[in-house]
Amino acid sequence: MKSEMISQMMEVARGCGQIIRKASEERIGADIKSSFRDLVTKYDVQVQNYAIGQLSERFPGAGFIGEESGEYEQAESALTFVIDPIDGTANFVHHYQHSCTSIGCIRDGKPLAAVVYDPFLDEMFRAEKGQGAYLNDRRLRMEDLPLSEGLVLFGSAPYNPELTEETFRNLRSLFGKCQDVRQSGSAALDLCYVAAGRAALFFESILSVWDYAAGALIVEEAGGRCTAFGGNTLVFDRPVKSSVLAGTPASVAESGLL
Ligand code: LIP
Repeated sequence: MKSEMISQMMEVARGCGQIIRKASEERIGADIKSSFRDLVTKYDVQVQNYAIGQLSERFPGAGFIGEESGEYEQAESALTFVIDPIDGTANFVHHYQHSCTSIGCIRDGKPLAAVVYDPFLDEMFRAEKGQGAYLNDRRLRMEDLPLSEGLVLFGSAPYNPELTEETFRNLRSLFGKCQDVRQSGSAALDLCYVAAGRAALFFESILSVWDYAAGALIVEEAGGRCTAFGGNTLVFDRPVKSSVLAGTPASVAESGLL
C-alpha cells in the first residue's frame, strides 16, 4: 500500500522524466560548472524548477536542496526535499540513455521517503522508511551476496581529479574480489541497481547529497547497507559531499572500504 506522500513524489518524478525523455530527442547543449567534466544543461534547471514547483504545491512549506541552485530558503518545515533533477547529466548530454531524477524526502535529518525514476526504462524505484523498497510494483529484497558472486559498480569522481588515484586503487582491489566491474555515470541509479540485486556493491569517493539522498534509503529498505567510507554515517539535510559505499551486508563487510 503506497502512502499519499510517495504517490505524490512518484507523480512529480514521472513528470520530470517526461521532460527528460522529450529533451533527449533533441541536440543538447551544455555549460561547464566546476570543470570541463561538470556539465549542466538548460534541462537540469528546467526539471529542477518543475520538481520544486510541483512539490511546493503538494507539500506547502517544504524546504529544498537542489543540485542546480544550492540550498533554498529552508522553510520552517518538517520536510526537506533533496533533488537531483538529472542524475547522469554527462550521459544525458551525450544521448547515452542512462539518467534519472532522484528525489529524497528528509525529516529530522533522516530519510523518510525516496523516489528514483529512470524515464528511459520506465523504472520507478521507491522506498519509505520501514515500509520496504520497490521497483515499479515489485518488492525488492536483497540476497546477501558476497563480492565473489556479484558485480561492483563505481563512480569515477570525475569532478575531483585529486581522487583519481584513490578511485582506481580501490577499483583494482575490488576487481580482484568480484565477478566484474561496471561504471554507469549515475550514482542514484547505481544505488538502485544494488537494491534491485543487479550488483553486490557500489562505491564512489565523493558524491553530493542529491546524488545519494534517495538511493541510500532504497538500498537500506531493500536489506542493504549504505554508509560513507569507513562506515561513517551519511548526512542528508545539508548540501554536503561525501564518499559513498553501498551493497549487500556481506559485500560491504569484505569491501576493504569500512
Ligand atoms: C554524477 C553522479 C556520478 C558521478 C558524477 C556525478 P550528476 O551526478 O551520478 O556517479 O560519477 O561525478 O556526480 O552530476 O550527473 O548529477
